[in-house]
Amino acid sequence: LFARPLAVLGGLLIMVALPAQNPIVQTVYTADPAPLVHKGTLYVYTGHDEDKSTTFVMRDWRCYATKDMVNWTDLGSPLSVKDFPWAKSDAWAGQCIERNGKFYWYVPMNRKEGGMAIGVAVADRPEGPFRDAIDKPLVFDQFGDIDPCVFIDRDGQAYLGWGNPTYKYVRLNQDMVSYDTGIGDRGIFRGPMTVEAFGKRRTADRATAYEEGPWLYRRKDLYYLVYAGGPVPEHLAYATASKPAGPWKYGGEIMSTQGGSFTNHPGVVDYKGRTYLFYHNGALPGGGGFTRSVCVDEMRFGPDGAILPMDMTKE
Ligand code: FUB
Repeated sequence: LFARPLAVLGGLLIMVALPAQNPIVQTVYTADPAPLVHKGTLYVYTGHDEDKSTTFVMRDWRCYATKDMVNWTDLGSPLSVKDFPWAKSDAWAGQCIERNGKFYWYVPMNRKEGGMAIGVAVADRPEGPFRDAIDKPLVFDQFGDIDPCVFIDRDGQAYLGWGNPTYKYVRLNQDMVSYDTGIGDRGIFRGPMTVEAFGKRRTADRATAYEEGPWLYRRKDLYYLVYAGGPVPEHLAYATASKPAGPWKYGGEIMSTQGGSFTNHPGVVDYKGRTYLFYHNGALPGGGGFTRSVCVDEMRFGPDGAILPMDMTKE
């Protein structure tokens, strides 16, 4: 609940406690939330499911902003597949981050030649306008190159993580639009996809529960990799490490399969003294696996840093 001024009566300010509503966007279908806090405002960058879709029809991304977690401003569509000359479709899950006054938005798309790849757009302001920063994919590792997340560590080193069904990462250079190719496999580190790191999968199709949608987050001295786990319908789970590159140790399930969408996608952020988990479900009228909606709930931790399991809410 959040207190909100309702009226001034005879000099008396009347405050009412209004529930924040889920889904936070009720005018279009949104998916794959990626929060960013900048100068006291929380921005959330989302995918956009086209109305009445029966498969993923995603042409652009959207941006919303709040200062109180109740009232959201629609900042429109600052980026679309059309802004990338090399891409043809599939505006899937991405993340935006600020460095040195510029905003870098990492997004996956299907290339004109086929195959998902990760691009990077840049802007001078969080709400854009964004433009393709390098006019070519930043990463194309030939398989599973979706769902980029980005994280800048306390020492200034930036990491770009992504992947389905393998979690991969690179160490970004200071310019944020290239990466160190002198380490790993021409810069890329993959997995290892062990049960110790990502939890045991319930089905035999592969070893671990890791599916996609990684999100890097730090709290105190502990690093978290929150991700969508399989098999579908997806749940959310997490692993922890003492470094942003791992090695990861499975922490458990955060949010069970629920909400009427066969995918889910985490975005974690600290804002005004609380920690929030953004996710998506099929809660709007007409909603489902291809017509999803972004929601947010407070994330809580145990004394040892464990993320406490939570359910989707309507408030
Ligand atoms: O929105 C398209 C895809 O579905 C995303 O890239 C995945 O994370 C899943 O949410």
